[in-house]
Amino acid sequence: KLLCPSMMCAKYENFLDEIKLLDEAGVDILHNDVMDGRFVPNFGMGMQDMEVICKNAKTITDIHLMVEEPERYIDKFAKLGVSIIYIHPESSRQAVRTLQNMRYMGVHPGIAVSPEVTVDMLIPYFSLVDYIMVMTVNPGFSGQKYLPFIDDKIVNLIAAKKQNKYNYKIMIDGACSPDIIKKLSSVGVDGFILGSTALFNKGRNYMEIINELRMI
Ligand code: S6P
Ligand code: MG
Repeated sequence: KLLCPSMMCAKYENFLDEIKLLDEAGVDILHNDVMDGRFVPNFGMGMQDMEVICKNAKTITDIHLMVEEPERYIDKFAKLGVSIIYIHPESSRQAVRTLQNMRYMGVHPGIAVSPEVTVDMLIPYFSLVDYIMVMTVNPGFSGQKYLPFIDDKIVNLIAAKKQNKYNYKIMIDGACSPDIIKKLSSVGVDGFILGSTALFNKGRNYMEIINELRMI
């Protein structure tokens, strides 16, 4: 399974140390929440944060764009060397074109799926993306409760992938606990975003927690 720490949950006062500890813990992808205070009612990470991470981390990075008109920022983030960019299709006037552009720029295209977006609404993007990240909380904040009604959507998405032999990886973002990770990885989910629920602010070392999550 892919284990992906959510960097907005890291300790900002020790950011470079945090990056190093996560690198050493052997995580798979550093997950970065970029927000504009419009698409979601919060501000998140920005271009400067991404510069620091891309320059210092050995681990590959993704960006979860929670902004209006994400098409305006793809080239800037691509130039920093991020590996995956997720957009919310409803935030873009032309999500198909934006996903195509990502591939052209050497970035893996991804879509992030808000709670109100259904599997049927994702059909146009299935053949274009390498990652589909299902949100199990409302986008915008860490530390929220897992929304159990999303489970059906995850099951349907896994079924659609098998039926059509698509290659996209299915990721989960929001309140991922060890129990959820165990349950969903056994049914075919490929990766998990780790925030305050599973990884940060536990007073424990990251490597220990990551090793435990690998075992379950
Ligand atoms: C939420 C964001 C997420 C959070 C993550 C935090 O808008 O996209 O990536 O950072 O959910 O994890 P947790 O365990 O605090 O919910
Ligand atoms: Mg996120």
